[in-house]
Amino acid sequence: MTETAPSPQELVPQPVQVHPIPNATFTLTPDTKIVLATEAAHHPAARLAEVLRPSTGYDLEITTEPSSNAILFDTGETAEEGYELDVTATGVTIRATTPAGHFNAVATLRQLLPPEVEAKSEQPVEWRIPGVRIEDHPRYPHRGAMLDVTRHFFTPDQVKNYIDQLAAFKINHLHLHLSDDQGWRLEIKSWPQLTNIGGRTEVGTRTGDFFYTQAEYKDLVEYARARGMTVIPEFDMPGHTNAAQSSYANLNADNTRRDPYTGIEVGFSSLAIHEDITYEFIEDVIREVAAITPGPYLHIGGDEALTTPDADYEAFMTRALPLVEKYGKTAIGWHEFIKTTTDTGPVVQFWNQTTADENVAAAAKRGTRVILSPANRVYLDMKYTEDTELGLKWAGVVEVRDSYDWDPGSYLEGVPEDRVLGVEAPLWTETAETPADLEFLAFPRLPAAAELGWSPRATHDWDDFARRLGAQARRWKVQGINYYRSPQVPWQD
Ligand code: TNX
Repeated sequence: MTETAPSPQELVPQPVQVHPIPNATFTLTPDTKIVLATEAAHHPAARLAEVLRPSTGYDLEITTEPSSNAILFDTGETAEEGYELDVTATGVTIRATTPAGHFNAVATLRQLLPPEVEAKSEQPVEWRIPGVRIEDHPRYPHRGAMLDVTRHFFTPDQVKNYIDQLAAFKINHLHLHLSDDQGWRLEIKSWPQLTNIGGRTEVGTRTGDFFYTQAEYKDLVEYARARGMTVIPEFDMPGHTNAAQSSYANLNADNTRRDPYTGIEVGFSSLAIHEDITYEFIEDVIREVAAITPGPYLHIGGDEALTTPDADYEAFMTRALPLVEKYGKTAIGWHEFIKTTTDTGPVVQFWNQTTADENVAAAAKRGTRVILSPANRVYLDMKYTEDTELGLKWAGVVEVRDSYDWDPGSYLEGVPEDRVLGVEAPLWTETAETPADLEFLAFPRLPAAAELGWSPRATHDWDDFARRLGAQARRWKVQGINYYRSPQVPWQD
């Protein structure tokens, strides 16, 4: 039990400021107390105790009484979502103004503990934390990850596992892609066939009850919230709708149900743009989903509606977008939709491979906020190299350095720093069937995207990032994460 404490210079994402305090370490013991000086830290503190329990075997007491040998959660004068973390020989102090700030401090503290802290069983380790002062806050409010549960379905427990992996890198939004040609994944009580029929298929030959009940969805939302993460549900429209159209005849212009679709083509389906029933359907979905989604956003897709003529697409969005607002939510859409509105409320998510898009630039000029998900940078489903077994390559092959080496604040022509809401890494699952597949595609590109969303531009440095990333692998090994051993990274495990 002579392990040294981890270095405070190996954090991902890189904090704004890190000042190591040489020769000072704090050692966690069974008597360490988690002290709450602010109620705002209630959930983050509970989360910390939960994270520490399996590997340390300590059931640390959470108390409001001041104590020595403590991890103290206190209020502070920090930026939104920011925190200050002080580790000295006598204790740990976290200061933040919001629960989000406290959650972010917990994510940092985990990375300051020995890698074995991530183990599921008790480890014979001295729980040393290096002396350090950290001042930190995010560059952007939106650090997102999208998971496609339509092309292949992932169970609630598998989604929870992904949520845990995301939270470690301060990702604060989980975008769930819940409907597409291959499947409808959320129970809608007023349209039960969506899941009875549309929820039975996915890409390939497997069939099953591939959907979440509303109760399961609410539980996922709560699980994410308890880790500082907001769920953004997406129902893709007016294209990517074959699953709905195979469930109900009246959602088709010819009033005939479509066959279920289990291939991986995109762009062939379209709702019936000129039928009122289409908008009754959409309104029912939006109403039911808004009622069980505490977060501010509802994503309406809008991508690749290749068989919907432009005029129809615009007519559709002109009726669909106000429905999102009617139920109190802010719409997000893939960037194609932005040409249909001058309203600056809806948020645009850019996915293309270009670095210029006149519609997005015009919207940004009006004040629209932009989420950046350039496919050739942060689409986690692209192959790393020509030889990568999993993944697609329509946007090219995307190595770790490609995911990291770009600047969200100056990437898209006409979209300045202050219009960028953040960075989101989508994981489409045409080729990913298991949690191990998700891990292989997400690690290590997800941490790269997370760092771009969090860390100040001044800290951007590929060699330094690669070194810090290489050090993280020790943690992934303890967790059994199936990561891609990119030759670009000096792995330390
Ligand atoms: C494009 S880009 C899609 C998805 C596919 C993905 C595969 C965008 C918003 N849509 O329907 O799953 O490519 O990489």
